[in-house]
Amino acid sequence: MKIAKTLTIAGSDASGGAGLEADLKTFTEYGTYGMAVVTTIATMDPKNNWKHSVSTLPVDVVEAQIETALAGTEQIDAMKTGMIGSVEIVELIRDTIKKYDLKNVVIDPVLACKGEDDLLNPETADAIKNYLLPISTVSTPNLLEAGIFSGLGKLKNVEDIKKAAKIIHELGSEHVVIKGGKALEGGTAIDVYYDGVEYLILEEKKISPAHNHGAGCTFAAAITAGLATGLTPKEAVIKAKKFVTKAIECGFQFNEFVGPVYHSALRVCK
Ligand code: PXL
Repeated sequence: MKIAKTLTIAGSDASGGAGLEADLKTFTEYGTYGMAVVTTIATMDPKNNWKHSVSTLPVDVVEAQIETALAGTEQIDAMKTGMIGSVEIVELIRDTIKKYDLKNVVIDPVLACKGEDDLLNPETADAIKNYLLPISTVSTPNLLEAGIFSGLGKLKNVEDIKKAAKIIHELGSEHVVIKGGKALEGGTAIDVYYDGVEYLILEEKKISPAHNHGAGCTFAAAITAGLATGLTPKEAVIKAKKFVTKAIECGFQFNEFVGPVYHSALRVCK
């Protein structure tokens, strides 16, 4: 039996909903063998309104982890990035993808956590746009990130999202998934896929109450695992949308501040 191998290069969220924790759980649900390289450690302060802080690891520690993860005897089947933390680490990831000729590269350009208006790593935005989007098989910006990368600013409707997807495709991302999620007005959660030819509008009824912390990471990780198991990007995106919708449906209240998705939902939540 061939075991598909997946790698995430991302931040840690000790609360378990987002970050590499979400990625690894999702990789496992898809039956793939997951590996994780930590770039940053995100913490949330329960005594200060769940305020987010980020500690970024030194680039040489990240590099040593990458060498460890890629020291298996076979090529990995797909990889994703999440929160990155510094321009040096973005450059290291670019160099790694090129040096090892990595395939099925999903770039989830995490610039901010949901509900946080401040960008956590604003200095990485240009580096991700210039170095990682052009070598991505699939990129998965949310509305805020897509507005920044496309230069269009606030995206208010599906037409805006389509325009942004076209611009991001022209930046070199082969397939673009803009995660509108529940952010647009109206009764449906909408994501838009674009491959340079075809737009696919992925729509599901909004779920209330939305326990959706980690939904973006989980969606991107599910796309990555789908690619690793041999799906085309379009097939991987359609399957991932179902996976993440069920994960939100069966999400739960973690504390007064946050409700994460439940990554095992599709398998265990009836
Ligand atoms: O959801 C974005 C995100 C990504 N990565 C890490 C995070 C978060 C949000 O909390 O903590 C590590």
